[in-house]
Amino acid sequence: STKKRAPLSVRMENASCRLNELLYKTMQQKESNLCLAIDFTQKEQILELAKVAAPHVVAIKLHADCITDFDDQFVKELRTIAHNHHCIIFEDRKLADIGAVNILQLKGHQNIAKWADVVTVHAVQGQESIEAFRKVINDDNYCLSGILLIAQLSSKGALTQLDGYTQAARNIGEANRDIVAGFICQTKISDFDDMGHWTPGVNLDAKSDDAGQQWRGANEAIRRQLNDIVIVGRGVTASKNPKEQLERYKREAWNAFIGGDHD
Ligand code: 5IU
Repeated sequence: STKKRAPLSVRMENASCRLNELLYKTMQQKESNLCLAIDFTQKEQILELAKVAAPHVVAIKLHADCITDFDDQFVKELRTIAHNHHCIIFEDRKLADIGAVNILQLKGHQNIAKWADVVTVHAVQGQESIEAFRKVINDDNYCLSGILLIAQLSSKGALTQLDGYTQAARNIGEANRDIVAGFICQTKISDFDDMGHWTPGVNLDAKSDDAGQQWRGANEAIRRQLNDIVIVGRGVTASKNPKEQLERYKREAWNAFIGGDHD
């Protein structure tokens, strides 16, 4: 039921999507369920923090289209960090077009499919448009090994809270578990053990920004709302001592995870 979470060992074995085998193994090895969102505009800034963060997190989330000096060298260095620290590279592109265009965007000027392990995709365009990702994910020439469907947004008044939307997104994900690694959501929505629940909107010191974002603590997000992965951005990136905050968020999120789930 959505009231419980299966042990990581079981989830690893039941993983339908390639990304999840890696994810659950990495969570166990690193004792971490933290994903850092690095929303910086310059590659050197990003790489510097990524190096500090990589040992503590299971994934680093980017918005490549916010980077003003994005280039091949950045991608190369990012992949080296990912390789050395068993870290998932997550591009939060939020693709939302028809299937054919989604694929063009994945292979477009930033060539996301070549360097990102996972990318976010909206559910609004419907099941067949999402099934278009299967070809790229199953093609060894690309790095991409799964997608995360956006079932709920963290922002105030998000239309994903309209009746039936989240359930419809969940149904598309559950029907395509070989390519859909899980969901971006605010509370656990799927009973399939292998589906990952990744949740943004976590901050231990603030409740909201001035642009609609809503934050809650790691305990609420993980122990009560039963998500798996905490996505944190400014709680770490805007602090004076990011390393100290990384350790704090990692500890809080992991304690909430194991506290509600005796493996
Ligand atoms: N993000 C959200 N909410 C969502 C989705 C994505 O905050 O519903 I979908 C992204 C935006 C940002 C990160 O990159 O997650 C959260 O950063 P902060 O912790 O700084 O709010």
